[in-house]
Amino acid sequence: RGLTGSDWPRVWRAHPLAGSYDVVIIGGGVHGLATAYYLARNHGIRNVAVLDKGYLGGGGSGRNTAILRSNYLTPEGVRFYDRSLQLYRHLAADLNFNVMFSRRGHLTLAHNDSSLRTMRWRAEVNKLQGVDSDVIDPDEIKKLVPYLDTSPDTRYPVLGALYHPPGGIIRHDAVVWGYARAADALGVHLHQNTEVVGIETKGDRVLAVRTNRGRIATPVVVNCTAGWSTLISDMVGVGMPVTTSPLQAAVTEPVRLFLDTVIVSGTLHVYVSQTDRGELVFGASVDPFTSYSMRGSLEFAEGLAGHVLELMPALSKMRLLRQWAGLCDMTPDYSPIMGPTPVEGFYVDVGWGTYGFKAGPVSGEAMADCVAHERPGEIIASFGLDRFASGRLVGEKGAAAVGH
Ligand code: PYC
Repeated sequence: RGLTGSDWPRVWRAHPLAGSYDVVIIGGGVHGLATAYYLARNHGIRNVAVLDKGYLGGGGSGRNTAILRSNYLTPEGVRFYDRSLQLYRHLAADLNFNVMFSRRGHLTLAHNDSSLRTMRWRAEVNKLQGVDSDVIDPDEIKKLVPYLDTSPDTRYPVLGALYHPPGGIIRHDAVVWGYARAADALGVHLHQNTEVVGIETKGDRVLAVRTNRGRIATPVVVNCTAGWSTLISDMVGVGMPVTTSPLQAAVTEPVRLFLDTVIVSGTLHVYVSQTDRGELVFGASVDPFTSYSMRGSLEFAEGLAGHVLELMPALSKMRLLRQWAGLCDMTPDYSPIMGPTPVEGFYVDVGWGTYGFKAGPVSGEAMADCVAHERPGEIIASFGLDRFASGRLVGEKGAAAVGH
């Protein structure tokens, strides 16, 4: 007998909103759910609520292009994202949930000398951190991606690429569902359709969270939102150096598998990968304006198609199926803001720009550790809010995504 809709077991439970929790996490995406999971699993802190104003995974976690990599530019960034990649590689076994991790190899194309120089720089930093990355030439690229136009007579000829074999893709919704199910099983309460409308403080410390469903007393609040991170932090008077811009993406109809690497071109502002179902997933750089809009635009689709066809002219007959946008909280140094704030009990895991999804597991692990020990661990020590006052920025612009 096949399962009917009503037979499917629920992946997580619904609970009444309790009057108090030890920790309240705002934002039910990968970051918030992973933080809850590691708080419960690694530190035994289980009286935890995750609040989301919509549905779990409906923000950046459901809108990204699911690319995983650790080939960053700064040693701090490389170490951090590499820990995330390690956690992702073992996530299916860890959560007992098929998250469809797929190691593909990741190519960042260089179309001019200055990009090639940055690729060499990144490769050397990566190698020093034990991360597999190297610069390869157009012949080697062609062997990996036969459909890519590597001829010298294109508008922006491909001069080389940073090749990062451990990079890949994963099923982003499955990551959300896997963390949610595992956190629920450990006793965490997941509250959807629960919007935070205010945070109460007494003196300099957190007292309670007010929601559209009632008040929750709590000594600890973790802001794990993307897009709305400044609105939540403003509730306790903690200003964030963050601007929010949409990033658009799109998928095609499914076709037979022909692309088994992830391709990124900063010059052409585009990245392409193919899912296990055969759809091509395309993304771009952030829109050149700040906005909370999550709608796709025709200008984006036209520009994207032009750039994709410069890379792979053979795709000209493929049809786009869907397009959408997510919100990117950009910081001045293209690195996140993580850890405690001047308000006692108010922690942030924000500023995730265009790189939040790939950092989900390590962020959850590090934020759980930070809350449990009331201080940031070594892996996030460089990402504190105070760096914007001291000037110790972590300049990741050269490797953060495309076209910044
Ligand atoms: O940083 O790899 C990246 C990325 C892909 C899509 C957006 N950012």
